[in-house]
Amino acid sequence: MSGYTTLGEFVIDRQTDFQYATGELSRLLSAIRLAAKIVNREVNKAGLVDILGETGVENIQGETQQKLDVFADEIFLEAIRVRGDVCGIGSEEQDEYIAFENERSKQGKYILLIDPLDGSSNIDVNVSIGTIFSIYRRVSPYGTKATKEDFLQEGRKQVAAGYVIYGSSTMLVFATGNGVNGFTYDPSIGVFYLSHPDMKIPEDGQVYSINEGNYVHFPDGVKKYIKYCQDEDEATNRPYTSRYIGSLVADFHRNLIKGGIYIYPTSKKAPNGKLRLLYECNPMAYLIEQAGGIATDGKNNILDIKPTDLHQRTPLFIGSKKMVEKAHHFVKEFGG
Ligand code: AHM
Ligand code: MG
Repeated sequence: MSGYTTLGEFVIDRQTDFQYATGELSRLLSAIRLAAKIVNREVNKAGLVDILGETGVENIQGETQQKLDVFADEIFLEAIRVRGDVCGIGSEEQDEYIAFENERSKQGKYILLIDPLDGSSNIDVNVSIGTIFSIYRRVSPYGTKATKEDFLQEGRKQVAAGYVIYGSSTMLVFATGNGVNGFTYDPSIGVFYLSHPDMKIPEDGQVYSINEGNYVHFPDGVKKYIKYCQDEDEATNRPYTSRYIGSLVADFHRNLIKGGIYIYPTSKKAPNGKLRLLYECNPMAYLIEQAGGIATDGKNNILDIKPTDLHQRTPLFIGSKKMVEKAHHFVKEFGG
């Protein structure tokens, strides 16, 4: 621990570093922190109580939501709504964005996009899952209801983004434009402590993360890159290690610390990839850039994509700079 700085102290200390220091962003982060603690409590006891299992309701992507997803969605939405600091929220679990009607919220300068519980297929097997969030300044006038344009901004316009990983320890990792900082939760006293100050991803790595079960469906450039990772070459320390948890937050977090690349490409089964630009890719791309890495769709920087739809999907190549560049080389030459 670095001198036992708590997340609350850190946010207050750094408030003036933030371009638009009005206290609203600090309050918003505090609401996220509170909701994360409540979700963490439920995640930890998920094996004990009857919260597991599917609700039978399908989300907009046609996937069945599990109960803990619904719970996390409600908790985050409620924690943010009652504080009135944002004018609207978009959630991966909701078809449409929510524009708050009350006067205080309409004065809010920010909107929040959230994937309340990502990696939900891992809930009932006791594997790490996460929450991903992203904050933008609104483009519509203060005092009015949030509009779709507020939510459809390029990732480059984010003012903060982060994730919570519910793993062997629970951590909250976030950035507001001045680097990435990670806080580990001490459940015995309910406090997040700064444990990973100024996180940087190694420029190169030896871990590749991709669902290789879909190999036959991948474009040739991705197939060739996987083979490159598996080839033997002493000079570049290959073959690399393959690690794929199936929870973006957990795979990302490991690669951020150790160096690596995560790929969710296009495939015959998922022509636009699987991951959502607004809820998953943009926040992770914002974090990785501030940590010294890069994120692309195989060609273009994720943060430069102009969204046209709230639930738009994109392929994702994210991680250590040199690994992503090498993957690009294969995509460019053989297609991706
Ligand atoms: P979800 O939002 O429905 O949980 O899906 C996103 C998850 C990511 O966390 C993970 O990296 C990916 O889907 C795994 O997908 P697959 O099982 O197709 O490899
Ligand atoms: Mg998700």
